Amino acid sequence: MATGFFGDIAPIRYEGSTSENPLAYRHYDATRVVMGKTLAEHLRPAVCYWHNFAWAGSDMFGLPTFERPWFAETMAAARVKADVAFEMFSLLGVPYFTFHDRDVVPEGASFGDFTRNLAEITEYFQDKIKETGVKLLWGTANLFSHPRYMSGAATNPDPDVFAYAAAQVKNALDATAKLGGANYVLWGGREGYETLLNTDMKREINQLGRFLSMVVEYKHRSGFKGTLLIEPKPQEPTKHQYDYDVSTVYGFLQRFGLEKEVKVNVEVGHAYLAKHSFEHEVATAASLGILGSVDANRNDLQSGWDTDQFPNNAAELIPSMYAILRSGGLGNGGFNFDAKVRRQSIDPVDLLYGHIGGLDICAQALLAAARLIEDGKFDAFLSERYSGWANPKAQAMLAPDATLDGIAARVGAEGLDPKPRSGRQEWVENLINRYV
Ligand code: XLS
Ligand code: NI
Ligand code: NI
Repeated sequence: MATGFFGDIAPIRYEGSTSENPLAYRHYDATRVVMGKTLAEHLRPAVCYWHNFAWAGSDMFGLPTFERPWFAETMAAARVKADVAFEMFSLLGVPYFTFHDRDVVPEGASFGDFTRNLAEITEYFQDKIKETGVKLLWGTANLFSHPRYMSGAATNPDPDVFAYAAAQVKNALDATAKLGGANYVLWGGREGYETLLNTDMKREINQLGRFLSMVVEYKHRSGFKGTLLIEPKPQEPTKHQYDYDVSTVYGFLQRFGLEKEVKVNVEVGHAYLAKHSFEHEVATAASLGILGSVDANRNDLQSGWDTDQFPNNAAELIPSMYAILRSGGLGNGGFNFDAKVRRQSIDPVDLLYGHIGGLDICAQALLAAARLIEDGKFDAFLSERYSGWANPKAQAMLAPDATLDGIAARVGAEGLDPKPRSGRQEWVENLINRYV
């Protein structure tokens, strides 16, 4: 029961790196095994609903450029949208999808309408999931598009907006649970401020902490088995967002005693906006034990915006893939393509090209990182750099009974005189590039 939206395009297959077919994978061989898992199991790739099926191609200056048969605020249109969406997931052969409540149904005239619509499409999705085998990587609530959220959701000065947001998250969590979602994401798109002149920051952050604590409590009571994830972003749409970056989120979680309950969904473009690299954010999350999932994309580094383009540079992704593999993988998480085709890419096939390229780049980077690990040269370089710490006297300095004056006495007694050693950055950069 094809919708006809993609014409006669056949399912996308892996054809190897010499293939000239633009509608084939050249690196993403889903069943290929590296380091004990298939590429599909490592990457757990997901297609998102919003950029592909909800966004119509408008920008700050221009009207929508995409014409889609499902662009209407009705439940009939929502079902057409779902038909095409699941057809695309199947054509691409991706195992997962992601959505916001507002991507999949119209709000209707009241919260009751919204609740009923979401429940209805959830049942429709259940059939689609059964039919196609495509699963839900995560669900989320859109707490940023509607004007009621212009001053924040959980951090709004109006308690009724806080209540509305809580109700929306409850429904979205229920839908995610019903669909067997592996995770639930909270992205605080408007949880921040435009100006401190109208903002009580202390109060707002406390509201956000209470809100998240209730989400955690409800998760356990309602029996949702997935992982809760916060998606950090420093700004955009607001001037400043409280979930600034991975470190900031960790501090926030610790303050509210939630660091064992919530992990992070790290987005490439958001890392750049925070003036970090993606590998910095991944490595930080891994080192704190809160690496949950990835929103794969890239920004146009000239524009300074979160342009959500598809990944297109495998070499650049290797250090992040290395960090992910070294930390034992993403577990429940995956690689969600939070990426959209440009507004001039108006044809259905463009949606496929975007994902084929993005998935191939991620596969290429992951394979390169696996070779890097299996080869052992890089790990040998790293462990050699820190090898002095294997010395018992070095270890003793890290023991709880070590003291500053004790160490000072040893420096004098042994006449320590450490000599600078090269960090070998260029050597190691050259090494990494050999694996692309
Ligand atoms: C926006 C965010 C958003 C989240 C889900 O910048 O990336 O798309 O992933 O709400
Ligand atoms: Ni995202
Ligand atoms: Ni984003």
